Amino acid sequence: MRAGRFITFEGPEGGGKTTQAKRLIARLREAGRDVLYTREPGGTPTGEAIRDILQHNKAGEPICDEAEVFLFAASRAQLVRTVILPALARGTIVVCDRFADSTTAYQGYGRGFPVEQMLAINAFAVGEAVPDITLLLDVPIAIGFERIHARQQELFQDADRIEREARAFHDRVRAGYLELAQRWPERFRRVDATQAPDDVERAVWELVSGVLP
Ligand code: Z5A
Repeated sequence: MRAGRFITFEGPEGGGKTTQAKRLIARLREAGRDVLYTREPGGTPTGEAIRDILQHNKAGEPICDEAEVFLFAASRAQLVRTVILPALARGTIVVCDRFADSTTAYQGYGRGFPVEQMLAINAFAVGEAVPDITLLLDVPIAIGFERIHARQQELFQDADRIEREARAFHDRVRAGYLELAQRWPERFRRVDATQAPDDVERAVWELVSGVLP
């Protein structure tokens, strides 16, 4: 068993992953734990540059679907080797906002690339960094999008490239996540993310408490 613990948040848009990751971090710190928050795509200078290309067409040209898969994988490989594995070896609890399951859900189930191929690419990118627990914040797409649109209006933000995908794409992503949760029940925990933030936080805390050293 590794010294630290690796916790990932996954799910469709607007499930509250970032909100809950930050609340979990606060609780863990209050409990005196050494914790690190990171996110995907991003979390390293290379990863953040890739994030700009992926989300805002920073390279100035449309990204083809195949290149998108490898850009997510490249961001992940760098994050794993330079941040996640060293932190886990030091005994740190790493909380990651999206990870490899996002590629299986979005590029596999969403875009329609063979799921087993996405799993093979993920395995190469992550090496030993398999999460100890994956919290699937599950929310119906309509509710998640309402939340995201409300936030965008409040902050005068535009939808990013993947948010602009058709509703059917996001429905496939959500269904894909639920399939992944059934395939790896020992790692995945589904959380009903339609609940109020405090209730989701309590559910997350209970689940995470079960895997802490
Ligand atoms: N992507 C991919 O395709 N392949 C990959 O391998 C990876 C990613 C790693 C990353 O976007 C995009 O990249 C994402 C998947 C794709 N696609 N899209 N679109 P991102 O990192 O910018 O965004 P996100 O990960 O999708 O997060 P999000 O959409 O911003 O949602 P969230 O983190 O789940 O939610 P939040 O930011 O915590 O909350 C959203 C709003 O809802 C906010 O105003 C909250 O105050 C509110 N909220 C949160 N919880 C609640 C509850 N319980 N009730 C009511 N309101 C709530």
